[in-house]
Amino acid sequence: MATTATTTSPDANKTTLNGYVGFDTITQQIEKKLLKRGFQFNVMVVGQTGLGKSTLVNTIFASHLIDSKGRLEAAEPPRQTTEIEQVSHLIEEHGVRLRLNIVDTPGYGDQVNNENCWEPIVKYIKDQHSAYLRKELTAQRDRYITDSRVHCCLFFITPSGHSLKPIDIVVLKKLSEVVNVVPVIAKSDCLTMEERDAFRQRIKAELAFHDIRLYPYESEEDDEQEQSLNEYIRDLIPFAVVGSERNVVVDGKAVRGRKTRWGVINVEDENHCEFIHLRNFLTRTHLQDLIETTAQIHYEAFRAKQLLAIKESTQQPTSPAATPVRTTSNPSAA
Ligand SMILES: Nc1nc2c(ncn2[C@@H]2O[C@H](COP(=O)(O)OP(=O)(O)OP(=O)(O)O)[C@@H](O)[C@H]2O)c(=O)[nH]1
Ligand SMILES: [Mg+2]
Repeated sequence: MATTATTTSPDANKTTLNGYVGFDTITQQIEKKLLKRGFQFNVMVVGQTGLGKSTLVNTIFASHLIDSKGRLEAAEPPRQTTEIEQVSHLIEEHGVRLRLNIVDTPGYGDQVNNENCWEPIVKYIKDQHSAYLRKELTAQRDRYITDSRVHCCLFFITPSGHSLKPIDIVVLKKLSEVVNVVPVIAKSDCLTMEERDAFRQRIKAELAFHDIRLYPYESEEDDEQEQSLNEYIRDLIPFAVVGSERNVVVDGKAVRGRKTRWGVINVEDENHCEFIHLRNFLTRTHLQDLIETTAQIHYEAFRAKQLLAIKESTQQPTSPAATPVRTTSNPSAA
């Protein structure tokens, strides 16, 4: 059997068809298969306690997915998310099924000594990578490996209006090395519009100073349209958001909002906050890319490191002097 194109010649001859063949239906075929299987999206929320993490997730996905621990009655005991909790929900929109895993983490930085408070969170993310790798490496692999890798980590910043806390910088740095981090200014209704903009600029400067690289990353594969969309998103990050699980009536219409004595904050109004931009980004424009980037960048780096470590540990040292060298275990950090 002779092949017409070899791997060394990238340009195949472009041939005109004499009739309809039908392979253009491949996209529908793929779609059918994918729809049958459904999609999986795992999102994690991280930030100090009481910043509205649980509330925002419920607002984004327009349903009650995780319990907010806030009190509506003064007599209620204060509750708090105290350990990493994972909830799974199946949501459906126009025949598209999305299995949504939400990983709610306890507010960090509440202790007297906050050193290494990020460790359980980073460990959780790495554990998911490791579970996936183990499933990949078994002799009889499942046809579809259940994906529990965290695709997106929403990081909540206290709306102080000043700057990031030193602990936030440490946590952001650690997280951004293992997961797609999307920072948000929580409860931004506490800040005026000018304060939000100034705060955002300061945060950006700090992130740049500490060399914290955030999602969406620059990629040579992106076309012009994707590049300009990402540019626009980078400009908006960190999104100044407001969350609410309650509906309030504005001009006879029920909207998600927060009713205060001086008016209503309509969460979905872009003049009030950037919630809608965050939701569009997470669900309408970057959902698939967040999943892909997790596999191609974060998981890949983890996988390469692990496999290399396994290889090194199984290799017999050629000379006794070579044994203690451990520094070569991470050459593929890029
Ligand atoms: N002003 C304002 N309050 C909010 C906002 N989002 C949530 N809240 C309120 O803040 C309180 C805490 O919200 P939660 O969603 O439980 O906060 P959390 O970050 O999940 O808290 P932990 O689980 O303890 O870490 C609740 O009373 C919410 O109604 C917001 O955008 N603005
Ligand atoms: Mg919570």
